[in-house]
Amino acid sequence: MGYRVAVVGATGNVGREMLNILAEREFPCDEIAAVASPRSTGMEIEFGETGKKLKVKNIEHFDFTGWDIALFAAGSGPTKIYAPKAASQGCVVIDNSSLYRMEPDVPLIVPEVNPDAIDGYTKRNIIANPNCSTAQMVVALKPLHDAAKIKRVVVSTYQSVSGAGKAGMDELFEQSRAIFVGDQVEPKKFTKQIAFNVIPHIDVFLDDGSTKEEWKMVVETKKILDPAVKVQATCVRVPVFVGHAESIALEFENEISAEQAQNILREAPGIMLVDKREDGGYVSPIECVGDSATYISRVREDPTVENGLALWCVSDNLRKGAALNAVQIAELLGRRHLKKG
Ligand code: 11C
Repeated sequence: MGYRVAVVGATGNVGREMLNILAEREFPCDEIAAVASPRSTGMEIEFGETGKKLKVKNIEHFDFTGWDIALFAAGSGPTKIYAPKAASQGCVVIDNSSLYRMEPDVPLIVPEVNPDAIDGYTKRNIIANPNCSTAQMVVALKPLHDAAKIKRVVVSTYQSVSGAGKAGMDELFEQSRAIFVGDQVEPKKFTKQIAFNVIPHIDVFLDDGSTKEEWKMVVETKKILDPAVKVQATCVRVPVFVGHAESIALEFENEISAEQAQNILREAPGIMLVDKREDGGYVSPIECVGDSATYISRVREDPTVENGLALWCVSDNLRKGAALNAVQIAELLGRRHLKKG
């Protein structure tokens, strides 16, 4: 006996990836519903490579009663309306938007890092999925924090345009094409030209000069990993379609060598260490597309601080950063709370 699972926002980048991953990991579904806004109603989408096609249902008329789990990838607007409705109809919501992440009575979960926090889901029937740049970073930090206690993190991100949805991907494609054929380039989704450029600005600006994306990395890391860890983030959009990269500098309470860190990371869940210290002996975003792991390379000591390490971290932002983490939460929920069969 399996679950009745609804994917809400099923036609977007993350929603489609959720369906792919549910199929790929053979999540025990008795029934699966693809749900989206009225403009996608009736459209047919693939359920991964199962050969099964799903007819998209209209969120405005969808009744969540009797459905076990709803994976939401619908953005904050529709989520605000339909996630509480689903939760009150007895369906557990796993939400990819930023709406509920910092609510004290909503668990924010990365299964490799804080699985026990999921037990708190019963208060609201909602579990939050973190921002993509946070998710891959905390997977990398957790085993090192357990070994030597991280005091401070300084991270610079190199985030792909798929983080900004299909419109972001279309803009990179269109601008690249326009530049090649000599057409005029007009930024729409991004604030400046993204093709052949980088933009140090993701999400809105806050009063202290940081951006909301940077703030999310700070507060979400504290909630998931440890409130005592200090985080300084600079988030940058780069002209890459899929895959976020991060340059991470760490300061530890206790001594830890690069070799010890490599040995720890080699054994850590969700991580693939590729660190050959030679030409090409590291992972770049394009190589992690469609993959589930968070890749770590370039682990080295940072002699400018006491007990310092630096490393490079890459992952598919649509998978570990969003859809995969949501499905892993569903699996964890199934193992711990919603047992079937
Ligand atoms: C980006 N990280 O790359 C963002 C996308 O809070 O879930 C995901 C935003 C979020 O633009």
